[in-house]
This record gives sequence, C-alpha cells and structure tokens, in this order.
Amino acid sequence: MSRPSPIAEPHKIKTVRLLSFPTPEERKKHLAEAGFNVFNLTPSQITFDMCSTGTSASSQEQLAGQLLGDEAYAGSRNFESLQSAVSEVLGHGYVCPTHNILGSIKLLVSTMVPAGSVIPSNGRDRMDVLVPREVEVVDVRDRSEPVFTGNIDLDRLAEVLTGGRVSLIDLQAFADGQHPFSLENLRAVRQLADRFGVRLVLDGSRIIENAWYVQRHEAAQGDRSIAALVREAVKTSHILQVDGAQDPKSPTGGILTTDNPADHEKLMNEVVVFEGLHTYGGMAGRTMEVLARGLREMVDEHEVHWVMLQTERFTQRLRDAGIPLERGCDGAYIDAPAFLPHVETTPRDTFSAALYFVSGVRAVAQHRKGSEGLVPVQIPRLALTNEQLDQVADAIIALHAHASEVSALQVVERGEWRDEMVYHWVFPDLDPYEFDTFPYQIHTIERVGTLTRGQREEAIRAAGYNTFLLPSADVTIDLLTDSGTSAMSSDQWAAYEATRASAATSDEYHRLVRVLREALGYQHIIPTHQGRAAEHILSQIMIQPGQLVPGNMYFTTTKLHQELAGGVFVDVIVDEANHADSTHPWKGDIDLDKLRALVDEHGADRIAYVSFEHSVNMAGGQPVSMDNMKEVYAYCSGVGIPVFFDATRVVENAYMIQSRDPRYHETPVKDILREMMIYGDGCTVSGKKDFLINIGGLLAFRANAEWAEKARELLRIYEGNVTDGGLATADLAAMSRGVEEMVDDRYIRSRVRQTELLGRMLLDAGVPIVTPPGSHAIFLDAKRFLPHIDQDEYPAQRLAAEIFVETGVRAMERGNVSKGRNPKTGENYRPALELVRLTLPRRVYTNDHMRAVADGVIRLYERRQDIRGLRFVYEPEKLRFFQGRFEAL
Ligand code: P70
Repeated sequence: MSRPSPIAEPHKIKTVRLLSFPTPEERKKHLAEAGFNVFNLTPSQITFDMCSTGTSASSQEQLAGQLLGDEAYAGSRNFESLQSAVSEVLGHGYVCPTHNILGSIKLLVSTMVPAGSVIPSNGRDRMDVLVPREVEVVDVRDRSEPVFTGNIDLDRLAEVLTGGRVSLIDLQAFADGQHPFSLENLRAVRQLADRFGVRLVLDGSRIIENAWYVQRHEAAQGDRSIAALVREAVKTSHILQVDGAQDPKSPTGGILTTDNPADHEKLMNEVVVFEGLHTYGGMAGRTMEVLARGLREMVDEHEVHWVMLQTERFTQRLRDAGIPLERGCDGAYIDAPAFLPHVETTPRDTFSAALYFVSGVRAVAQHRKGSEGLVPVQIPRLALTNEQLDQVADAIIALHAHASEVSALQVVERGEWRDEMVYHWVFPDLDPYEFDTFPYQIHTIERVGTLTRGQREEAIRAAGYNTFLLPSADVTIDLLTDSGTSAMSSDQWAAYEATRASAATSDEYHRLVRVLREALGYQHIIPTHQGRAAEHILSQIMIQPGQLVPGNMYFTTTKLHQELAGGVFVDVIVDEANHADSTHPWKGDIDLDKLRALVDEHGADRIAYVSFEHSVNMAGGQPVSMDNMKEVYAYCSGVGIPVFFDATRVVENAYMIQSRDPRYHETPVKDILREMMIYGDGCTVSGKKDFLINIGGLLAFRANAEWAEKARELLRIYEGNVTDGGLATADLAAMSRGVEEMVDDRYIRSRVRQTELLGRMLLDAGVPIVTPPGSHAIFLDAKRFLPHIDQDEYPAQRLAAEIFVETGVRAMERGNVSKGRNPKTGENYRPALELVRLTLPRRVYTNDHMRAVADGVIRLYERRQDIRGLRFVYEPEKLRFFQGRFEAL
C-alpha cells in the first residue's frame, strides 16, 4: 500500500493563539522570579512551550463538542458518546472514565494490585507514583532489541512471572516517550500473561505513535492502517488505559477499557470512591465529548502521518547539527549531561534555564529528580508549523555552539520533585536567538478535502469549470479569496463570547470607536456590515449625478456604487499597473499628471472625490507609496477635492512601505498606518481582509462632522443602528481585537512574506506572474501561461479549473470572464490583464501549504501545452463570473 507522504498539513488553521515574545531583559526577570526553574514560568512569559501533554491543537469538531457538554451527574449523553467511540475505535466493550492518567493508575492499583506485589514493566515513568504505594516495579525492557526498543524481554518476564507475586503486566506504548513495542512482542507477552493467569495492561496513551512505528518497521504490518493496528493492539491486551491529554488531544481526562465484565465491575465499583460516578469518572461532560471525538479522530491516517513526519524532521535537524539526543515519539529528548558536559550536578535544569534565557523556549524535565539525564523537547500535536519547529531547533543548535559558556545552576532549595527545586544563576553572556515566524500557534484545525485527482476532474466538470461553484469541502487549499476567511484568535473568540449583546448602544461599540480612533486617527467612526455597505453610503453622500470619480484602478463593488450614485469612474493609476511584468515597486500609485489633466479639463467642481485604494486589488495587490499619498493629498486639498481611501488592505500597504521605503525601515507599521491616513479625508473598509474578522466593515471621516451626520442618516435607513451598522454586538467585539492584532509587526511581516514566498517559488520556476508579488495574492498571467489559447476561449478560467484538478487548490479568474461583454457590441471586453488570482487567507495556511501550491502550479506549467480553452454553456447577463458554466473545448 502506498502511504500518504504529506508535504503540507492535511488541514487548515481554524483559530490561532497568539504567542508571547518576551525580550531578553524580561526573560532574565521571569527566570529570577521563577527561581531559575522553568517549571514555574507561565505561557504568557514563554514563546514556544515544548510540552505535548494537554497542549495539542484540537479539531473544530472537538471545539464544538466542548459546547455540547451535557453536564448531568448520571448517564450523560457525553458518556454514551464516549462508549461508542471506545467500542468503534478501540474495540473494547466496556469503559470506565477517570479524571486523568493518575486517576486510571490509582483505580487499577486499588482494584488489582495488592501491596507488596510486583509489576513487570517496559517503562520507568510510572515508578514515581507506584513506589510509595509499596508496589515493586521491575524493568523487563529488552535492552538488546535495536528497533523495537520498548519490547519486553520475554525470558526475563517469564522469570519474574515464575516468582509468583506479579499482580499485572504493564506494557506501555512508546514507553517513556522513547521505546516502541512490536505487535509480535505484544502477542507473545499476552500468551505469557494468559499462561500465568495475569492481566496484561496496555498503556495506550501513545498508541498512535506506536502504531505508526509498527506500520513503518515491522515485517508484514506495512499494509495495515493505523486504525487496524491500534485495534489489534487494544484487543490483545486485557485492559487498556489512555491518558486523554495525549493521543486523543483532550485537555485532560482518562479511560480504562476492557472486554471483561468482571474487571469492569471492579473498576466501576471503585471509581465512585476516588474519581466520580462511573458515567463521568471525574471529567466534565464536555471533556468526555472532546475525548470521544479525539479518539475517533486520532486514527486519521493523514493526520498521523503529518504529526509523525514533523517529529522526524525536527529530530533529524537537531541530530544533523550534532545535538546529543534520543528520538522521542513526540519530539527530541536532549541528553543534557552530554550537551553540558562541564555541568556536573544540574545539567537538565541548567539546560532548560539556558534555553529559555537565549530564546524564550521552554523544555522541562518533570517528575522526580534523579532519573536519566534527558530533557524532552516535545511538539504539541498539530500546534506548530515546520518553520516554527525549524527555528526552535535552531535556537537549541545556537545554544549548543556556546554551551561551554553556560555555568551550572546553583541549588538554593532542594525537593524530592523537580518542581520543588529553587536555584540561583549567573547569566551567561550569550546572544539571544530571534524568532522570525508566525507570532501565533495553531489552536484549532479544520480538516480539508482529500479528493483524488479523478474525483477532482469529476467535481470541476460538475461545477461547469467554475471554481465559484465548487463545494468547499472538495477543496484542499482554498485560495479563492482573502475576504472573511481569516482565522480568528482565541482572544477574539473570548471577546466574542463575553459580549453582552445589545439592540441599542453596547460597550463593544464604545470600545470599537476608541480602538479605531487610535488606529486610524479618524474622529468619526461608523460601523457597517461589510465594505460595500460603506461604499454605498459614501457614494450616495459625496457624488452628484454626472460628477467624475478618479481612482487608482477600479474595484467591482466600489465602481458599481459610484455609478449607482450617478458618478463616472476614471482610472488615473500609473501606466505600470497595466503591465503584468513591470517590476515598479509602487504600481498602486496615482499618476498625478493624469489627475491634474482631468481636473484642468473638467474643473474641480466636476470631481466628487479621489477614490484611493491601498494595496490595489485588481492590479495584483500593488502598494501605494507614502510620497504619492502626500502629493495627491497636497494637490487635492489645494483645489478643494476630498480624498477617500479604500483602506481595506491598508496594513499590508503600510508593511510594504516599511519594507520598500528605506526611510521607514525602523518605523512600526502602526505608526506608518497613522501617517498614511493623515493624507485622506475619510475611508471605507471591508473589515473582512486586513482587519482580521469574518464579517464587518467601516466608514470613517477624519474630521468632517457634516459628512458623518449625513452618513449616519443613511446608515439608519440601509444598515442598522449607528452603534452597530447592522452587525451583531459580538462582531464588533471581534473587530476591536482584530484591529489591535493587525498592526503587530511580526504578524504583518510573516503574512506578507508568505505571499512573497509563494511568488518567489513560482518566479524561480519560470511561471509567469504579476510582478512584484503583491501582498494578499499572487496573480498568474494566463496570457503568458497559455499563449496558445485565444482570450475568447477564456484561458484564465481554464487555468483556474486545471489548477484545481492538478492540486486541489481553488483560485479565482480575474480576466475576460470577470470583465464581461460590451453591452453595445456584445463582444467580450478582452481586458489587458487576463489573470488567475491565488489569494492567501490570513493566519490559515502554513508555508508548507504554499510549497504544495507552488509544486502543483509548476507541474501544471510543465504540461501547459496540453491545456485547451472553454466555451460558455450558461452565461448570466450580470456578474457572469459568479454563476457562469462552461464546457471544455
Ligand atoms: C475579494 C473581495 C472585496 C473588496 C475589496 C476592496 C479593495 C471593497 C471590497 C468589497 C470579495 C469580492 C468582491 C467582489 C468580487 C469578487 C470578490 N473583495 N474593496 O475577494 O468589500 O466584500 O466587504 O463588501 O477587495 O477581493 P465587501
């Protein structure tokens, strides 16, 4: 069987959690306050917290499950759902819930392990909790086995069993995070257990990692699915225990499962003493629901392979750099004594303190002190990108290069447990490691379409070769638009949930006004339900019929509302904007000569206002320069013409100024944005783009109260209250937080660089795109991509369809189909730009997704000769690109 070898995540990001970036000075303070014991640090003080327990990103289904908690004391639906997940995925007929893995162990011990008995085990982690219970744990791990290092030495086990005091056999999947067993060994252990009449208890907290390892390395298991391997392992054991915070990606919780009714009864009778009733076991109903959903999802082949590939890659990067480590199933376990050979007594905690000190990364060895010298650097499941992991690895590598300069922690207070240790330290003189990556981690994910190529061919035909008509569930990477597709942050969601809804004025309205005045410097803030609503109102109050509206290239909805108000749009963008291959850095600029000529010809009275768009969408996401904004404003205010921005993508434009204009390299994006807005009298905004919300928009005026009054008048008629613009109160709350998050320099840099990365990969392979790469999208030049297809056979439309077939990526046509027909002649307009837009949603895709997109488009480019055009089979009169259907020529 060919295993999927993913080059990108088989999911997209649904919500993000913002990361903290403490400065080196702050890190010193935090370390000192934590007694130099990184266990005491909190996530707000940490950039990357490399611990895999209870920290996984969850699926959106798990998140939804949290809200389905049926918080009953007895017999909840959540327990039923847990039972059915256990029987379907694991195959055991009975389940006993517990509050977490310690609860499971406690139950097992009190029901099946008499004091003074012996537990042979392949792991050592659990000894911490068993030793004080007067249970002797005997290590029976087979140290001579090179591949399945978690296998039990069968002779040794038989010997221990013969001793007679054995209460149960403990077999851990990926024991201590490092040692997998083989199915063959598991079967043999089971036989021995049966022969001696002893129960085999499997700790399946890392059963997925173990199954993956078996699939890869065990003879004759390579063709079986993870699901089948998991099921067989479970069925081979008498009792299974699972830490819900591991493979099922639950925040906490645990289960004990079995097929034996008598064992189940014992557990059930005991669970009420220490945990809770047998139908919740110390878990909230919602936790059972999340755990149940996690159990079902954990055997997803695509996801397992992605997670394991990330671990392999991370470990390999460290190993290649000579870092002493052992490979863990969930990360790299650093050999601290070898990393810091000169540190004799406290190598593990010294390593942890030093790593945090240089980078803000936390890796912590837990439990009792004194076991082996490893510090696990674990990857929270699904939560980090490969780029982030590469940089975490690089931080460790950078520390290793100067390891000799790190002095040992000095013990101030001792304790039996590692969290009790208190130290003092002299900070080493090391350069800090600087992260340059997404400033957020993945909080929840959404699985994406996984159609085969054949299924995609069928789907695009059924959609009439129109990507607008594809069901999004069939799409693998959706680059149709950046509008309303952003991943919200957990802070936005928290504010959304905490909102006190109001049909009149709300606290959230006042907050939004405050935040936007600060961000834009504009006095009059008018929320609208989205961008086109603001455009409608602005056009109605500012345009007299017959007036001209010069602008830097049209946008469909903007121009439409100007025309509905009786205005006539006139394009005054610089000529370079119409040349796909011009590399002019400011292709969004207004050509001041064109503007002056227009005013000279018609008089300033005939001009309603200048319509000035940032990061011009239809030109390819091209920015406007600060100087151009200044000059246009100076000229317009001199002749009495107002200037209105379409500030929908103002932050991306501000970033372009920061990166392309040397005078602004050191200026925060927030301040650049404020300066930009000074050179306008007001703005419309579709908040669904830069403002990081799924719905919402804005009309604002810098100072003119009279315009604001007129606008509010229309707002009441068309949109909603002046205090909500027709938005739900909670959406106002999300917008306030979005505005605060959008001006974070790290965020906007990583955002635009991602677009540039995609552009660069395509350019390097010779694929014709609009240059320079824009900020929100890469536009393929279909005229040069498919020169053999006449424009009336819609090359861009066909190209978008073929991209979907080749890669599962959804793009948008911006060419002859979008532009439509000249109503007088009935001929297609045949516009200068025949483009396919690959638009990047914000915070949704990783750079590995971009690699997958580039790979696919490049493959398609190599076989471009085979691609033919299309003809309409259904052609709507208006906005035909939305609903039109085609057939292949
Ligand atoms: C896109 C979206 C919307 C948009 C915009 C600029 C610069 C205003 C708006 C309207 C959605 C779209 C809209 C029409 C045709 C195709 C796609 N652009 N100004 O994908 O805002 O949608 O909130 O009413 O880009 O580029 P709204």
